[in-house]
Amino acid sequence: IKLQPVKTQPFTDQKPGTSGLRKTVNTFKQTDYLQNFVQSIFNCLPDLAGSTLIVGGDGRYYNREAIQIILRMAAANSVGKVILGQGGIFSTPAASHMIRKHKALGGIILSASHNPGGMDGDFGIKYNISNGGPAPEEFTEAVFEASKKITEYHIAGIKGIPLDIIGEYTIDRLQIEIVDSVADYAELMESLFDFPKIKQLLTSDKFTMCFDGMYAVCGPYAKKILEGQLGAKEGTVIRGESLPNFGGCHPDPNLVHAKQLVDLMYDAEETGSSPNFGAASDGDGDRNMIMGDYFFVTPSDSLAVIAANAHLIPAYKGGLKGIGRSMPTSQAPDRVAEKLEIPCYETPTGWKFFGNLLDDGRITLCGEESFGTGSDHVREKDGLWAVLCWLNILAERGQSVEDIVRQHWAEFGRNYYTRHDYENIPSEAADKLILNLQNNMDSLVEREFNNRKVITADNFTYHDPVDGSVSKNQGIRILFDDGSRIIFRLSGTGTGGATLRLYIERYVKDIKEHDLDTQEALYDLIETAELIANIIGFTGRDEPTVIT
Ligand code: VG1
Ligand code: CO
Repeated sequence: IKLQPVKTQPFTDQKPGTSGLRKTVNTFKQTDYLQNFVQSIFNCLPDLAGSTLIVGGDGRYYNREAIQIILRMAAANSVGKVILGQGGIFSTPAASHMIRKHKALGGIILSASHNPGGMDGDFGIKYNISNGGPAPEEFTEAVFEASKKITEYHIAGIKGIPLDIIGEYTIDRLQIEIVDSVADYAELMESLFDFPKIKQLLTSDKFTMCFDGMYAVCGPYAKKILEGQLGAKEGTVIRGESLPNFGGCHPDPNLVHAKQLVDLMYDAEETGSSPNFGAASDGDGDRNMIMGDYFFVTPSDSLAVIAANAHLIPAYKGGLKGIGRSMPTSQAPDRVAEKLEIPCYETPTGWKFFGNLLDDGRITLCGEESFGTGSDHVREKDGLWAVLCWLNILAERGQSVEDIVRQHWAEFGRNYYTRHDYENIPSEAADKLILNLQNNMDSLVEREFNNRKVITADNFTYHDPVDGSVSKNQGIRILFDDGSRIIFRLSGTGTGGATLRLYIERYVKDIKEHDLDTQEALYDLIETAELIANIIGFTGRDEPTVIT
């Protein structure tokens, strides 16, 4: 059937951020909004005709509607085949795996990740390339340009297809295969870890764990793998159903939003009955939080510990090629890399910057302070993978989470670390604050604050060592002579106003000082950050919205 293209007007705001295009559900529901963006992606893919695409999302509100639209547009744009997760569901790492496994041209992932869902929440869409990873900046820029010029899109005039029944369908010449959302991913996990050993741990009566699915996409994955394959007790996974509004909660696994889990883990001292191990994942299953009994592991430390113990995990027993960490992530992984005599790369925030390093075989593990950890098994961060890393290490070492981390600090020193988020501040105020920092940064060098001397103050620029691309303005860094760092950057994932992120780190070698409260240990640096940036003055806020 010859289809007439639909005439449309461009939107001006379809600029992808740190991880795809994220907007409120209401923005996405405007007539042609999603269609324009999808067509703009398709317009940037010269090899689209006859290709295979992976499609799936985190199940949030509008996921199903969006998928029906994408399928009809794929048909009208001559896509050859779409592999879709059952019910329209793929966690982000599972989608990445499917792209790689099926050698697809790429994938479309529907998710706003850790942002709240539901009718009044956020929605998002991003394109991943054939390596399974988020499209690089060059591509997302091209999509944005295309979205500003779009005049028409193509869509097939057919009814929706049932998303819940595994099987094969055709729309015009488009083949659609609906597959189990979890099976291939579970198989991949089994190939990386020592499942029998982890099973022994999880079925022993000396070990209990709790996984908080946060009513998001990861629940079914965790249930199948932890409770199903690895024999963890039923009920190990809490809040394990995927709900379109995430139960009205904020699906961000941190000490604030994973409150139920945190309470359970911190209850230990009173009841003596909290689990030995706690973990949570986010809306789309790519983030992870790791806790021990009355003990929180910072994501930066988690990456460092996993790196130092990777030889205990079958997939990495041959050693690591290198480690990647985003610039604001603490330097704890750097010390492990140094000991292992492997390189450590510092990239801008966002997983898309790890892709080249992974593809080129320069790194095996990578991570971000924002509860993201991953490896070369896929090209996204992977929440459940990180949990399995910890379980494998715990099973091998037979120690508690806390003992393992404390031993790590004893050997490498401790990087006290915190992030303060100031959410939803007026964009104008945020821009002024950053501009002010930018203008004053040169004058900070050589100055002393609380007995620390500034040795570098700059706006981070990344030179990709693989393709030579340059990414500028990735965050203001103030580096001190004792290794401490203060970093400021604006979030690229929010949908209302601006979010200022302040990252603070201090390195302490002396084991006698490894027991401080984090906020207290960083108190004078927090004070210095205020002095340098005048956050109160610019934003009118005298405390952060969220501290992690
Ligand atoms: C945040 C995190 C960043 C992460 C990104 C996507 O970005 O800081 O480290 O890669 O979210 O994570 P920003 O620009 O808001 O700081 V996810 O799990 O929301 O895809
Ligand atoms: Co996420």
